[in-house]
Amino acid sequence: MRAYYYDNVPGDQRLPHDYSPSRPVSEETLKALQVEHWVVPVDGHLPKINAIAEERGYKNRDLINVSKEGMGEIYEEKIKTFFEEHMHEDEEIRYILSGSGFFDVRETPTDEWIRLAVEPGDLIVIPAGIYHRFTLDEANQIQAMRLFQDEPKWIPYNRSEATDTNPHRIEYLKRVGVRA
Ligand code: KMT
Ligand code: NI
Repeated sequence: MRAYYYDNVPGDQRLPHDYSPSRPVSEETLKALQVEHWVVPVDGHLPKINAIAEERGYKNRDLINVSKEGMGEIYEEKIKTFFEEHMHEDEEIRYILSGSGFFDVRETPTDEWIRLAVEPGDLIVIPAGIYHRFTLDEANQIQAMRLFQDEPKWIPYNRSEATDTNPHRIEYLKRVGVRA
């Protein structure tokens, strides 16, 4: 997984949007934002994924295939929703099985976008309360395992004044050491 600051150049969300020269983001910065990341090779991944799921209490999982073929008529709408800046009240845990894409997470307190280029074998945890979004890249396909702590709650709360005062947002800012 490569992590770098998003260049904010208007245009196709599926392009890399890497500054030239690139502005890489370190593991320490991601840790400080509480974004966690492991690499688990896809070949023979299940025992390792099961162990991580057990240790962290991820009791449920399913598979999602984001592509025109995989989603049919809801595809265009989903692509739009995934890319709207939002937060959740739970962690968003994804293990990439095939294809590729970009998760963008907001750095705090700078409010800069950090782009995470994910590929097969990447397991990422996007913490509850962080603002983020997702897009496919130009290859237009990703398959991922979604893991959940309890019931799958898939409510995206789009960023607004209401989310700025959401208890899970406030809690997140406290955890990363920033006052709201
Ligand atoms: C989400 O919630 O943003 C997604 O599931 C995106 C696709 S998973 C790589
Ligand atoms: Ni999300």
